[in-house]
Amino acid sequence: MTEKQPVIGILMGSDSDYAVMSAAAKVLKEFAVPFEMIVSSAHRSPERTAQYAASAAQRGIKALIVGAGAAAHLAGVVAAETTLPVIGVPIDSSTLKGMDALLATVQMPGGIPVATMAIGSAGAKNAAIFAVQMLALDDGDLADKMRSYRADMAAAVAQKSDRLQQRLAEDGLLQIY
Ligand code: RP5
Repeated sequence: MTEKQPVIGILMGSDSDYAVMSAAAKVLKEFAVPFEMIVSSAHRSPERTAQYAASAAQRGIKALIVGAGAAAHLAGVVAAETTLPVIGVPIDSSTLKGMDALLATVQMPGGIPVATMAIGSAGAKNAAIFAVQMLALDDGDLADKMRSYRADMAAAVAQKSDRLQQRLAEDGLLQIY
């Protein structure tokens, strides 16, 4: 079996970020989008980070998903080294519960954007969905998959509402107004 060339790169500042960033990997797996995932730190391994980011485009990577916590400069540093789109995920790993990482990731100077998602695993999940949406712009199969993903989500909400009606009936709380 030949491995497919990764088109999305996921970086995180520490292996302790994996529990959050695995949400992005799960989405990419679901959409069958090949990705690679590495640990690299803006502060602890600046050369490794710069080298990875600067070489990503020529290796076939189309977008980068970057998660870090605390003084989260990783996404910004990556964005400075590449013209690929960078999607930032602030991680709630510090005593400030991700507000520090959110501000550090989102407050980029004009000219070097980082598309910043929500704090934590919802942000990691959305980062991957956003990346798939970008890839789907010129990939009809991926666009179809994204439409079914949305349809499945809507159906799941309707099912939850049906279950809620059942529960209301069981609890004697069903009212017709
Ligand atoms: C950040 O500091 C990392 O992204 C991580 O969220 C946090 C803690 O890192 P470790 O001390 O667990 O390596 O740079």
